[in-house]
Amino acid sequence: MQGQLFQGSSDHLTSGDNLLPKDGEVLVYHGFFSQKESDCFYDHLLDQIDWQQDKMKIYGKQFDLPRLTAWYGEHAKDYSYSGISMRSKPWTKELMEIKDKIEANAKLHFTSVLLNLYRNGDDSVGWHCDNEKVLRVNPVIASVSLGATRTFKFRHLEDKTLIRKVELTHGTYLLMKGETQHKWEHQIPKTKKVTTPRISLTFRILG
Ligand SMILES: O=C(O)CCC(=O)C(=O)O
Repeated sequence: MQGQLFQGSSDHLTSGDNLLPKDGEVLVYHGFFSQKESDCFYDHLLDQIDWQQDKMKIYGKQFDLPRLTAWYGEHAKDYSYSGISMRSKPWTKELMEIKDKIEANAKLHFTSVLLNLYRNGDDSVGWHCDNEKVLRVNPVIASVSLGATRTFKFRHLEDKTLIRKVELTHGTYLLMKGETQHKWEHQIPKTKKVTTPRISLTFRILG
């Protein structure tokens, strides 16, 4: 119950305001991509991306990750996170179109994208920070959401009662920067309410 007292949401925020009260910045832009653009990208990516079922190891046993993933970018480079190693595929025309629009807003050049496919509310990603060494200090990560609305939660690493959340709707663009990856962890929790897929694209800069 105590956590509830500290739980904030983005309800009162206008587009581009910071969701976090301290130690980082998370800017959220709902409707950044129009309904038509979002529908086209969603249909295309669902069908055309080379989705992979990765495994994770827990106490020596292999389990399927509760989502499908894909890794694209400008380097034929391996990327490792949470013990999973992926080799990137070259950018596609549609990924470049999405990236161009994000880069114009963020005023940065993203080298790679990790895509996640949450097939329904049983798929999720647990609490983690995107703080791999290759992302360097204070990494900027831009994400785009397509398909079903899912809740994105942030929890402060030192004060776990400090929680913020935002509903990621079809066409939302979200930018994480500053100390966010060093001071906060994030997750997409499982939910019984969602029965349809969601795709996220998380654009990153590899050092
Ligand atoms: O699906 C999302 O929006 C979040 C994905 C995520 O946390 C990650 O790829 O590190």
